[in-house]
Order: sequence, then structure tokens, then C-alpha cells
Amino acid sequence: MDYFLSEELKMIQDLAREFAREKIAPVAAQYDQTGEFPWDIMKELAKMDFFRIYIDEEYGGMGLGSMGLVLATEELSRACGGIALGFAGTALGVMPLLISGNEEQKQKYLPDLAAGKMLGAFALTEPNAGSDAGGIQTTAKKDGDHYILNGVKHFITNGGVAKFNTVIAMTNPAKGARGASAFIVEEGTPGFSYGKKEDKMGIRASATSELIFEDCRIPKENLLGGEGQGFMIAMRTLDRSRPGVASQALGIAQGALDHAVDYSRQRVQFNQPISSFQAIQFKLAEMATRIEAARNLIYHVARNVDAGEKNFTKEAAMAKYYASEVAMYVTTEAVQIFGGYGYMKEYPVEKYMRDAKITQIYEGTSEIQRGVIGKALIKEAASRKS
Ligand code: COS
Repeated sequence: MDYFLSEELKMIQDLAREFAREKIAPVAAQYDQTGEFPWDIMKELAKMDFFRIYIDEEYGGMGLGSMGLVLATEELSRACGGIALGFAGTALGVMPLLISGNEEQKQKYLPDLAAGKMLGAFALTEPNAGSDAGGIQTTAKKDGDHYILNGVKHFITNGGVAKFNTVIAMTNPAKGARGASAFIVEEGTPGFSYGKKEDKMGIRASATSELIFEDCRIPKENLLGGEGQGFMIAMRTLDRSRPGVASQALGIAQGALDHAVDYSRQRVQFNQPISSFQAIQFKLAEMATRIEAARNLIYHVARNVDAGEKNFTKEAAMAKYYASEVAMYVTTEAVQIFGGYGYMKEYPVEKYMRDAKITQIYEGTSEIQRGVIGKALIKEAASRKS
């Protein structure tokens, strides 16, 4: 099946597929077990220019946009959804800078981010503000040429390993969502420390930590966009990153299907490979069909983003919602095809099932995605009438 990718995009896809097969697959179980952060893999990804893919050429990137990002994330996730997240989580952290950074900020940070010299993280979520992103309590108080940050961010992907952090904080709490602003906070800034490192069900190779701000002074030059634009920047960031999570889910689903197909050809019961049974063939067919539908939805959104489409909130939410549901379905079916072996850590598919679960939760739960889609439909209908 040809997805009509450019030669450059095909090259990225092939490179990521090969890298995942040769470098990630052999160590995926080990990193899952230890929960260590895969620095060695990140260094190799940097050496192979992966972090340049989605960054504009004028800042040292390849300019391959959203499509480049989703293709690379899909292929890396096919081998390990957790390891892939060191890469994809950086893209999430960099997104606010790409969307709303000024020239000076872009010149200062993007070349090093493109070279993989620093990883990125995006800090929105707080203990009391998950789905309700507008309810954040971290504050940023203006003090002359500085802002002083106070508060705690938690469940932050790449927390503790990212040198470059984008942080959403309230500059005017009385205004609610319209009083939030976005900031760049560098690792090592006095008053910025890491709290609890989470011990997770899946994506265990990904670092997830608390970020703690205690009278953390950052220069006013680190404000992204203007004061009060933080919530909008966060929402626009999520619009762009949700196809990325969708591609992580897609890769996880595809990886589980690959294993299920191979296993069904090898496993003999009743004197024949189980792949000869219609019960198994129907399962594989259903898994593959849903994967293909998710892939087409994701590629379609990514292409539109790269073509300059401005209004893709609904489609980004659809891609994330659908692909993450597919990932959960496919990985659960893969475990079923493996039977008792599928439940054992000695075999690869139980990890895919654990890794898939988070894709229905982070960057907006499936319930939030359906809310976003529903709201968009109603808004579209209202604007057609008026
Ligand atoms: N792009 C641009 N602006 C957007 C937007 C988008 N995608 N979504 C909302 N906005 C704007 C709205 O237009 C509104 O602007 P005005 O105040 O000028 O009217 C403002 O943001 C508030 O929007 P809304 O009223 O819809 O906000 P809610 O508080 O109801 O929250 C949801 C909206 C639930 C969709 C949002 O909080 C959300 O996405 N939550 C999930 C957060 C999440 O993904 N967390 C995971 C952690 S990040 S890894």
C-alpha cells in the first residue's frame, strides 16, 4: 500500500523502522523491567538526526513537519512505546516554542533541540488539574525583569531528563484560563527541582516526574507569546501533539499485530498452526482493519497540518481518540491470540497491552477527546445556521 509519501518521508520511515528493529527491539524488555531512561538510545537518535525531523530548516531542522513526526513516532513505537516517548515527548515540549516563540527564543533554543543536545518536556498537568487544564494553580508573578514561579507540576513526560521545559502558569489567577501564560524554564534554574519519579504500569522506559517550583526566578525573556496566552498556547500545542500520541498508539498496535501474526503461524494446536483457524484469522483481520483506519486518519490530519490548515482541533482529537482505542483493542486481542503465553512477561505482547493503556489517558483522555469532537460539531452546525 502506497501512502504517497515524498522520498524524504519514505527515507525517515525506513530509517526509523530499521533503527527500531535493530536498536530498540532487543533492549525494550530490559528497559521495561528496570524503568531506567534509555540515554544510550537517545544519543543514537540524536546522532542520526531524528530530533531535526519536525523542526524548521532555518533552525537546523529538516522541515518535515507533522508528517515526519508521526511517521518516526509510529515506527519507533512499533518496537517500544516507552523508548519512543523520549523522542515524541521532546516534540511535545518544543511545540509551544514552534507555535509561539519569538525569533530570539527560536534562535536560542531550536538549534540545540534539533541536534538532540537537550530533550524537551511540556508541563501543564498538576495534582489538581488534569482534564481541567484551565484549573492549574502554579503561579508566575512578575517582579521587575523576572517572573517568580511557584507550584508543582506532575506526571510530566521527560520530567527529570529534559533540559528544556515549557511550563504553563497563572500570571493572573483571577482571570481563570485567560490568566495563564507559557514559559521556558531551563534545567538548573535555582528554585526548580524534581520531585517524585513515577513507577508506572507501562511505557516504563519513559521518565515521568514531578517538577517543583519554589520561588524560581526566570527572566522575562522566557515568556512565550504574551501574558494571558498560556491556555491558548497549551490547547494549540495539544492540537499538534495529539496526532503524535495517535501515532504512538498506532505503532504499539502495529507492533502487537506483527507479533500476533508471527505467533499464530508458529503455534500448533490440533495438529495445525492456529493461523489456519478462522477464529484467529477473523481476529487478525479485525485488528489489521482498525489499524489501517487509524493510520489513514492520522496521516490525513498530519498532511493537513503541514499544508497549513489552521482548524484541525476536531480531527486531531478524532485521530488520538480512535488510534488509542484501537491500540487497546489490538493489544488485548494480541494477548488473547498468544493465550497463556501472552500473559507471561517472557513473551512480548503483555508489554504492548500495558504500554497501550496510557494512550487513552494522557494528552486528554478518550472522554475529553469525545468532548472536544462533540463541541466542534455543535459549533460547526451553529456557524452554518448563522
Ligand atoms: N485552540 C485554540 N483555542 C482553544 C482551543 C484550541 N484547540 N480549545 C479551547 N480554546 C480556547 C477557547 O476558544 C476559549 O477561549 P475564550 O476564553 O477566548 O473563549 C478558551 O480556550 C477556553 O476554552 P474552553 O471553554 O473550551 O475550555 P475548558 O476549560 O472547557 O476546557 C478542554 C477545554 C476540556 C478541551 C481542555 O481543558 C482540555 O483539552 N483538557 C485536557 C487537557 C489535557 O489534554 N491534559 C493532558 C495533559 S497535557 S500532556
